[in-house]
Amino acid sequence: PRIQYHDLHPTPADLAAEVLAGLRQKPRCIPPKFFYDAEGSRLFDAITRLPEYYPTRTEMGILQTHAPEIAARVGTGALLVEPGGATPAKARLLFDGLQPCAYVPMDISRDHLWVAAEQVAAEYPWLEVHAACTDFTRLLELPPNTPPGVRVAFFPGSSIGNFNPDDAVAFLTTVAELVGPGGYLLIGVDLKKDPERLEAAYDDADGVTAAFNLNLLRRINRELGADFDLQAWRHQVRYNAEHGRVEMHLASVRPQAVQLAGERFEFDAGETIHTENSYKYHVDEFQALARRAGFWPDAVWLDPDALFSVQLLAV
Ligand code: AVI
Repeated sequence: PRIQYHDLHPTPADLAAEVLAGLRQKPRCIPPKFFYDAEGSRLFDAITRLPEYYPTRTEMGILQTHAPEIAARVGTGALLVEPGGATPAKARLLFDGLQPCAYVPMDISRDHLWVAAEQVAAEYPWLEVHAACTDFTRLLELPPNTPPGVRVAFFPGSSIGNFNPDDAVAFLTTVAELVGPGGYLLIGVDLKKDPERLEAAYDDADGVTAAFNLNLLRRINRELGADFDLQAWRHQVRYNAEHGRVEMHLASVRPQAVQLAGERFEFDAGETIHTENSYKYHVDEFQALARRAGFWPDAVWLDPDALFSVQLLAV
């Protein structure tokens, strides 16, 4: 069989507990992982096609252009492991050059993972697919029966930017342990640039990112029976230069109270709920972070405008 499924039975995140804990804090926050219900996933997909949101198309251009060099460095016959591999559009750009011995997508979303695994297996009949349903932030381990080969982890999209730097080091440390000595990490990292360009990427003219951010409150209303008035919150984006991150917030347009799970939360006019950080790095800053996790910089590829980087790191 060309596809093997391994269900590592991830525990679903506790929306109620995490939202209540985040709203009890000041400043208030809600973790960005809760953006991705069905509607949030659809909106994120639309974001990746926006003219202002340069990361997706820029990274795909880099991967396409440099696939032969990536293959030359890593060698063919590697075991390609993709945490978050439920949307393999980017891994596809690597398969022909890399000729991996197997592809191991890992994701917490069972349905997305299974669909993606079937599509890849249909499109690449020569490729073994070992799909693992797991919360890779908590359990990053290879499923049984994966063939031997140099292990190459692939983590595109600058998803690493949604971790704060200490959590990024902790996660990358588990990746270094997974791939082991001789293994690699190929990672997409968004670069520091003009704050106006960054803010536009997270505050597009069509309001798709605003809808994505506000959908979090819609989800909380639906799943937790809260009574957020969606007209009374605004999408807010700021580049925080001190921390080198784009922040997304939801700002209360007036003083208001919200009921959630029997608790009452009062918000001042202008008070915000912090919903996401997206850290941006200089190439050397990210290399320093990766070194803390046990990696050595091997190669870096940029687009011609130096907007985005694809970095190869070795253990
Ligand atoms: C998934 N992640 C890398 C995106 C980012 O750019 O931080 C999420 C996103 N949030 C708003 N736009 C896109």
